[in-house]
Amino acid sequence: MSSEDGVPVIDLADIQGPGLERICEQIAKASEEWGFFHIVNHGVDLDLIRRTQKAYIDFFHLPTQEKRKYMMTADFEGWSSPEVYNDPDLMKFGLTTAKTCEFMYHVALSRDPNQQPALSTIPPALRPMVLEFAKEVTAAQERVLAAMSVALGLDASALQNRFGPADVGIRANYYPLKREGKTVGELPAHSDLPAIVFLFADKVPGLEIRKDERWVRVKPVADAFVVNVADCLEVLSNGRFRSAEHRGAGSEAEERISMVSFYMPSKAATIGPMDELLDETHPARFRSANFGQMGLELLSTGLKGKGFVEALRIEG
Ligand SMILES: O=C(O)CCC(=O)C(=O)O
Repeated sequence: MSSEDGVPVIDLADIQGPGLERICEQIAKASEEWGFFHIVNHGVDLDLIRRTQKAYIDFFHLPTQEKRKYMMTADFEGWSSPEVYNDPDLMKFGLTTAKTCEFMYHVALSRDPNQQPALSTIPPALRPMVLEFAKEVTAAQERVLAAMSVALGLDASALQNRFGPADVGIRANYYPLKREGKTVGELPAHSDLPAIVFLFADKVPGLEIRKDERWVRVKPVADAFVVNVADCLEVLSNGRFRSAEHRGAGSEAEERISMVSFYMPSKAATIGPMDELLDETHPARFRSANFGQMGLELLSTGLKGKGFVEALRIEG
């Protein structure tokens, strides 16, 4: 099944039952052709999603001086907005430019028992929802990763094991209503760095993805997450799955919020093609790199293109 714009829609209702084989095939096809797909019946509680979304909107509606209490710190966690960039007295950290939308980012869950997230950048009113949301989204991401492993002909746990104990970061982007003559921040074209990304933006359009040489405006699908293959997964799959460039914007009809969950490999993980996928007819198309070091370097240079994939690509 696909939505009107052609982006595949995959029903995960039967992912832990006899439908697994069919779901794996659909996920493989979507990851190869689009790098993007919608998932429905994903197992994340819809009421929890809406409560989390409402809590973020309430935060973004607060007066600026309140939001400044959670200003982004050097580890890239916290709130940021174009006005931070226009204020000469404020420190600026990664990913934001004067034209980027207002957003908040925090690591909300770690699979490493020795390295739990600090959580101080998450406003207390949001914390219980965000933590519960992160828990459910992470479990859903790991179900999708297992299906992707099987689709690649690997053990169900192969990708997750290779990524090591993941951190899950949540980024909420806020796009106010677009009004004539007023510029609102957007997110420029980029691909995502980590392994797999889930985006929930509900019914308001604004996400565009690059398919071949054209930009496709993604038509929202009710209650669905949009899943995308990110750079690390393209590299691990030796280019079989593709991470697609995309960009985000607001709407003239309604304010828009997108909640984006990044499943990030452990900083110690080596990101390179899986050995099981290589042979004489399938030589490695990418070099290997340490995720912590390389990821940090790329994050500091900001959002653009498919930086990680291109940095590791072996020419020829
Ligand atoms: O808001 C959107 O639709 C895009 C969000 C996104 O690409 C991101 O946060 O990395």
